Amino acid sequence: MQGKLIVFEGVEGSGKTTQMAHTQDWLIQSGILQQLQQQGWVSQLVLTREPGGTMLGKTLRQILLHSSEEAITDRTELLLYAADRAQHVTAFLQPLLEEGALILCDRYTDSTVAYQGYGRGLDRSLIDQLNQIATGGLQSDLTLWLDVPADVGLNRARQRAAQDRIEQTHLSFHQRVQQGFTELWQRHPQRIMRIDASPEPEAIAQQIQEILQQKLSAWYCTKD
Ligand code: T5A
Repeated sequence: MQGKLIVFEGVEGSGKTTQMAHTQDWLIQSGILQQLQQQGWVSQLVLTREPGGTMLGKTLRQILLHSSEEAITDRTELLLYAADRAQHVTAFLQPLLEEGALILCDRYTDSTVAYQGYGRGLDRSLIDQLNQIATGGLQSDLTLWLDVPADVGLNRARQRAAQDRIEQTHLSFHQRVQQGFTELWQRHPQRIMRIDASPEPEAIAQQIQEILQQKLSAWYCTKD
């Protein structure tokens, strides 16, 4: 049994956490998860995130988002995200996929391209190489890009709680990140699906469910 990796991507406050929870509830309450498990297609449903999907990753997340002892240089930041990912893939994602898990993951490789590549301006071929090293070539089976203007997402995130190190960065940085996601979606139309993330959460959840129904049918030969 080989599992599936579904990634949620987008700028700050685009609603990834909200929509992962909606997706989990929908898979359970609709009976789809139970059906996939009974048919032997899926072992379990797992939610995870980057950075911070492992014990080591939680420490790296704390450093990346909340460290204020000294400025983190852009290259250090890139390497810390890559270290988090290497641990996450090897110690968590890969074993779960081998046993057939359906995984919902908050951010993955495209975030590094968008934030460290487009946002920080680091060399994109270097980032591609690092992503390759960190993942061992593991790509998402589907990436749902929650597309919302950077200022709208930032306002949502800022209203909610104290800002972390990256949320405090200037709006122009987040606009470059948004441009990065846009170009990634244009370059990888098979893997990355765009979701209009401006409306109310329920309308966004509906778009996601329609896409997932089609994908799950294709992957697992189930009826819609
Ligand atoms: N990063 C990460 C990199 O730079 N490189 C990398 O390689 C990786 C993996 C992670 C940070 O690390 C960076 C990117 C990030 O800066 P994080 O805390 O995981 O830090 O940051 P986010 O992923 O941005 O998490 P957020 O919680 O800020 O955003 P979400 O999860 O997209 O949004 P969510 O669902 O928490 O919603 C935010 C607020 O908006 C409301 C929610 O209720 C909540 O209050 N909301 C809506 N409001 C109106 N309309 C809607 N449709 C709404 N949906 C949600």
